[in-house]
Amino acid sequence: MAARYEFRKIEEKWQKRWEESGLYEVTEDPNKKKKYVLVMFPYPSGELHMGHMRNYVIGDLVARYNRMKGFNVLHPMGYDAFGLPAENAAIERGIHPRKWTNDNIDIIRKQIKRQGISYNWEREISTCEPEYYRWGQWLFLKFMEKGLVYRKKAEVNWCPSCQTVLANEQVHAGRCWRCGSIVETKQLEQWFFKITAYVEELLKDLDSLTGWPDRVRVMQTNWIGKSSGAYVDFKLKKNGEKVTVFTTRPDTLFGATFFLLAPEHPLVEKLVSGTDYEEKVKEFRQKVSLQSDFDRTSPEIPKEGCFTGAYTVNPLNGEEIPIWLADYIMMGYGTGAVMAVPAHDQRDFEFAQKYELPIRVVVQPDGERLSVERMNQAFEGVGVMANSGEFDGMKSDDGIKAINKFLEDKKIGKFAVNYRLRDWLISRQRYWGNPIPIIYCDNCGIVPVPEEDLPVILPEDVKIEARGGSPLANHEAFIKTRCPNCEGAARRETDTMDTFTDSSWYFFRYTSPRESSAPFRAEAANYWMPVDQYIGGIEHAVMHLLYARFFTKAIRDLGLCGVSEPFSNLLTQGMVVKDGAKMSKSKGNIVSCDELVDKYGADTGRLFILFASPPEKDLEWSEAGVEGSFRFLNRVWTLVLKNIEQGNRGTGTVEGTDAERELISMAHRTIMK
Ligand code: ANZ
Ligand code: ZN
Repeated sequence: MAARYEFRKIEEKWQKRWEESGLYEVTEDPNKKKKYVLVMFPYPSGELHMGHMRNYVIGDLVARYNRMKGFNVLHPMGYDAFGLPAENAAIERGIHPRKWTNDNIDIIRKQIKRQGISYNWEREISTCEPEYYRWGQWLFLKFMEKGLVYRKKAEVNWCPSCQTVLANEQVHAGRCWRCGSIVETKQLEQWFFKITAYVEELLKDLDSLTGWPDRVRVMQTNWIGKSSGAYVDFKLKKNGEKVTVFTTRPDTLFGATFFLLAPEHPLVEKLVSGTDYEEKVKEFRQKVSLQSDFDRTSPEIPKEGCFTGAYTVNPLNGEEIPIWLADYIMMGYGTGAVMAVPAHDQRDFEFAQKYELPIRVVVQPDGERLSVERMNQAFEGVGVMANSGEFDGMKSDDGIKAINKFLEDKKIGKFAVNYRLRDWLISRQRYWGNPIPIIYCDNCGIVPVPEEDLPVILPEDVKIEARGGSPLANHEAFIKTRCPNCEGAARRETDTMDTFTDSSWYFFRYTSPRESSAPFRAEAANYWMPVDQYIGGIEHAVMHLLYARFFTKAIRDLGLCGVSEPFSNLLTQGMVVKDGAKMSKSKGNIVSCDELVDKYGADTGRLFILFASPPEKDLEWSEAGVEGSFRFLNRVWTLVLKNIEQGNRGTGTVEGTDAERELISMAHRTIMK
């Protein structure tokens, strides 16, 4: 044994040995229990930072622990290699996205190997390779056969800076999740994945995911946004025409003192055309059309409205109430029409105060009497019904049921469930992604690329320019094709798929990454899946984790694998912070993994990362802490060196002096702990 702790020599020696002997390679073994340990694969957009290293070190700990306990452990690594940063780098630096991506992958791979992570390198995958994306296209076509894919003209989120549409999940507080630009809306024909087909299952199965942080389950529940309520038919005063609202509080129907329409509601035109209100309404609609959805619905931003001059009739008490337009009513939710109950809905309360509309209390809190004069906010809770005719005195929960029944008996309403979740828009007007395998033919319409013609290869000879739009749309040789149906001249779809489609099934691919006749081998997937421990950042709580759950259910229904949920246990690791701020390039407080490994060795880094903070909590980077870990390893080294003679006498025996026996016993108790 060397006198000094020569970490470089030690680490190089063992890393080489692991690699040469294929120590961590695994195959399915029905006689052995498995553990599938997975970290979220990196996006190869540059060098790895400490956040990555922390992720991998935690994963490695779980993998090694389970190996030592005798499990057959799958612990793979790969790259989420499509996406916009590669394209932007190409624009900025004139490098082809493939070269930029693969160069980065080479750097990352070396970095990770030096960290001593026990990966199944033989299973490495990269999503930008045709062997991988071919099966993403295949899944698209299979989903289409199942009715889980459709094309529709829709109002979509448009990021003016990324020059592409975004899924709802990719709009955060009204801004693009990638670049932070304010998102605009556009009418476009786009491809959608029908995630809503699984909405109930996605919600219900969250209960079974007891190995997930509550926080993530709550975030998904809120994103899915189920609400039970009723559709209620109101009638226009002028001609009796029906206008339906969606309400979660049918028990407050008697408190509806005005009626609200989304400015985009198709009825508005009819209500105001030719009236004195036409001009003002037009102006108001114009103004709202320039606001972002986020601002329109934000509780912080004052609500605005505009009277239409028209009235509607409350079906329960026959009262005529004015119809207003309000910016906070959205056309994409419920019916785009709302009965406003200012006493019991805060937004309606603020609106009523601003425009001096009447307020009527119809639910009294238990043991209290609200009076409108003294209210300074809406009472949104449950209580006892009042001012509600025959329903007076009922508890509001019972009132909901009673009124629903009344509405159904009279055929003027029905019980209903609404969700906030929308179908997943997957078309992207960008180059560096998986081509959507569709052909447009003037005779036959939309024709899927036949399975035997897959993959649709993403052409490499493109000119990538800053002016936006996909270069594929200008690539004649790519666009021009024959219709698989009638053999007439036809055009290829030039949009690519959202890169979140690539990461929605990569964990299946790892189970048989070189399979060439299917996305993965069923026996392998059935053996390894589900992932026993998944580890990654909280930023994926909704997007990636929801999409992956949807894919898993769709894959199950295609008969490809038996599991319904992809990740049994989820750990959302904390951030790495330095001087109180998240470590990031933009803050300039990055500690590079390579520097750390060069100076102290991977083991010091690993030890520090694991000891300095529990995995879910943020980790405050400290040079002193790193040095402390380094000193500790040095001390272990010298301690062993000094006592190596005694050690060699064999500590497994119960012979020896009492003191020696006590020492052995103490050592074992310590190990146990
Ligand atoms: C009357 C009422 C009374 C309401 C009351 C609430 C409280 P969630 O829970 O998110 O489903 N609403 C319905 N459609 C809307 C739309 N397109 N844009 C904006 N608001 C809309 O919310 C449902 C409630 O939000 C509905 O119940 C409706 O207001 C409003 F004391 O109806 B409620
Ligand atoms: Zn055709």
